[in-house]
Amino acid sequence: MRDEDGIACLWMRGGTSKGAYFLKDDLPTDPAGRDALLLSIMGSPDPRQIDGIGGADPLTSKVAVLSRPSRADADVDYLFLQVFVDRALVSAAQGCGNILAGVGPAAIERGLVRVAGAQTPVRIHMVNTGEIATAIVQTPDGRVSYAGDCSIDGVPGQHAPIMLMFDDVSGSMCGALLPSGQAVDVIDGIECTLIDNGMPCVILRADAVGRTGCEDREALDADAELKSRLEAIRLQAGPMMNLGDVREKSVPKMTLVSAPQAGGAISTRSFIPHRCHASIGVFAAVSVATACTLPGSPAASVARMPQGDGVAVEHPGGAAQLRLERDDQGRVTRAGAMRTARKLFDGHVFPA
Ligand code: NQM
Repeated sequence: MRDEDGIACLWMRGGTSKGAYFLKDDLPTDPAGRDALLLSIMGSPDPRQIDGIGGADPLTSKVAVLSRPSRADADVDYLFLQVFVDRALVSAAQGCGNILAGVGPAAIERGLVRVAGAQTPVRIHMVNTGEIATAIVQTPDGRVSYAGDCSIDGVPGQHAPIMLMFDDVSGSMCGALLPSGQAVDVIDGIECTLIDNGMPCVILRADAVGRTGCEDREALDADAELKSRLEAIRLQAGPMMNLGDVREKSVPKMTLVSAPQAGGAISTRSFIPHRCHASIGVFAAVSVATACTLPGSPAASVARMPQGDGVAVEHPGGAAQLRLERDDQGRVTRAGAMRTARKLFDGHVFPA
């Protein structure tokens, strides 16, 4: 509970994102009170988040709320909350596969899950979407180990691997893999795939909007003309994806695709949705990779899919390495991603 000693908070890197991990019991029970507290903790709304712990970037203004499982097939419940940087808005309308990477370790650190051996599988109920993910956490010597030799693009150095597996995350927020019923919709004259395999995404070719798809994050973030075109498409795609009015929502994400540049399956530039991602979200990458398997889609027209189930989705900082399992008809049935996480700080945070 909140008191003069602050609120217990684990500050962790999860994949290529960073966030505050809390126990649900330590936060107010009413969502409005909880959100006001989280805005104060992160320092929002303020583009610099100077009066809070947020990192002035959507990728470092994230929250995980952990609690005992509400389902028999899970070990822990995980609610993800996106704290907007420059708006007084906290949204539960998306999950986050990067912050998910820190959930297994955090659940063990906080005593919600017991160590099961040298590796501990943690079944995570992702409350935002109602889906289950399994994380394999390295736990030699009876505790979480963050040290190891696994590296992921977008994060310097090497760390202990955390394998994340998802059984069927299609239609996680939109009710169907292809909520409009087809692999291609034309919005503002641009061919788009509206898809949700873990994350609602609108996927279009970079050259359809006059870009190469090789631009860096800074150039795309400064490209006001592109951003307003993407936002116009996004606002139309929202209702087509069963998401309603998405003006105040962080989904769907907008993803420009182009031919791979570095031996991967496809190259991406992802907008989340108003800033360009430094890499790409885990579930967004799964959704893009799935779109590559849909004949006639913009993604399939530029992708070079490998023979096996390892799929590299290129992004501005390298590539996300995914595992994509498909059935006889080529439909994606299971997906996985290799991530790492790091405990950065364990202490108490003090809201204003
Ligand atoms: O798509 C950022 C991130 C994400 C989401 C965002 C994510 C995912 O990289 O699963 O991880 O899309 O806002 O943290």
